[in-house]
Amino acid sequence: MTTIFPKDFLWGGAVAANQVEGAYLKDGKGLTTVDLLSTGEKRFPMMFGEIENYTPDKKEFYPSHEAIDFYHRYKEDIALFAEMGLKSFRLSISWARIFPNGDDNQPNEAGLQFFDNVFDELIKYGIEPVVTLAHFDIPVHLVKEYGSWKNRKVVDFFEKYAKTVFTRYKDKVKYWLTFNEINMLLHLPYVEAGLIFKEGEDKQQVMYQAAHHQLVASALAVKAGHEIIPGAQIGCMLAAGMTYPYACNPDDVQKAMDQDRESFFFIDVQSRGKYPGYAKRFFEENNIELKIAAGDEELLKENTVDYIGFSYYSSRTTSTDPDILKNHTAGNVFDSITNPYLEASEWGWTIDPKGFRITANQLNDRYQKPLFVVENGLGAIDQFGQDKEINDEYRIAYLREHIKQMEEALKDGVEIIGYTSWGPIDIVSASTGEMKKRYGYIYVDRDNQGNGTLNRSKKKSFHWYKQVIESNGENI
Ligand code: BGP
Repeated sequence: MTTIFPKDFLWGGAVAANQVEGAYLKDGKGLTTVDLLSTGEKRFPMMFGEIENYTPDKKEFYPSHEAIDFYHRYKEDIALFAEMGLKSFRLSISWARIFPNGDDNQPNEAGLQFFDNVFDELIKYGIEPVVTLAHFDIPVHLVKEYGSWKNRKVVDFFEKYAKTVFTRYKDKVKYWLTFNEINMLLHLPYVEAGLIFKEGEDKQQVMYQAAHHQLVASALAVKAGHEIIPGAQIGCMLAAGMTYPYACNPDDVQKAMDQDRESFFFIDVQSRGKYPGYAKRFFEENNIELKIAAGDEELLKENTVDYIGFSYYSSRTTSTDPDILKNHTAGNVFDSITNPYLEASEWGWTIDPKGFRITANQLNDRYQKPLFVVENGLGAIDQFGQDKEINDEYRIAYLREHIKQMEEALKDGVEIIGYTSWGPIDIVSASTGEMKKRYGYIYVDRDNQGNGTLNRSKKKSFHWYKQVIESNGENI
């Protein structure tokens, strides 16, 4: 049997700056929102934007301050990626490495140089960089001084940042993504958008206004990217995963549809270029009044994305029955209940490979644009066996089943241009800030408290993924 994966399919891996780099204040980088998130008990309320004037306590441990030290070890890591045969590597630029305060007049040359070095190293091995402009880190100065994305002025700062990096890397980077998991704004408003709510503030009003600002900023980035970079491909990025109705009763079906639309809302604007009809009704019923500036609607219309980037970890399930709703799944920010047909990861994330195929089909039916799977993977606890190896069969099983379903989606006629699995090397977990929740093919010796040599070693999955890529998806 010959493989159905296109010959130039972008097999790869994906990370985010704050989860790998460390060196959080090195060479002029400014403090970012995620640098204030400890692993302690304050992490969760803060991720939801619920702690005002939070002052980090120096005694706590801040994972992103050192992470896995990719900042100094990128050459070693990229050499390992090359050995695995990665065709692409998705990473993010930390805005505060380029503009430490976000509103600076001049960019920070040392920060620009760092990413030049990383891109050069990738290109040396023929690995295509895929770059996210904003992946859960915002210069803290913008939060303090302007209220982050609540404030329209931040759109201009973002546009300047985007133009700066497009101009600098135009000969090195063709694939870009604007905002990572933009729909997370509604679930983790501090993490995705740097929002901290004041007492008495109407959260929904604030979040949707911030969303409008990000959607405008995203369209401005698409526009600038197309003007500056020859052949640029600029995508959006959705935390995807379809919602099943628990029962076939129409109320459940309607609720599942509404829940999916909460997420599609963002992509409908970024890909179709206008606010969907259902948003109008939602805004009216919830007394949300968006301030839309003159020219915004045109801008959104004329600058839609080239492809749909998405992450897929699990599907979701919902119900209108209060008793069934009590079976809430743990560990997932999306409102979901336990699906009796499916297993879950150690963190309670539902495992549903078939849902991956269905989700890809949904996105294809809805947008008719190429899809790029920019995150997928299993967070698990790894242990060395007696042979001093990590035999992560569970990870291989998860990825194998998902890749098989991606193949089914290709057979369904869905256009998919690449697959970058999450965390090809162990990194800090975004939700918990811990190291013990690992995704990598490459193990990093570091624990939850920040101890360890930071040495890298190959897991069993390293060899498996290498063979998947070598055979272009045939040998899985
Ligand atoms: C996505 C984020 C990533 C990431 C991943 C896994 O939501 O885009 O940054 O970390 O989820 O989540 P976690 O690290 O919490 O397991």
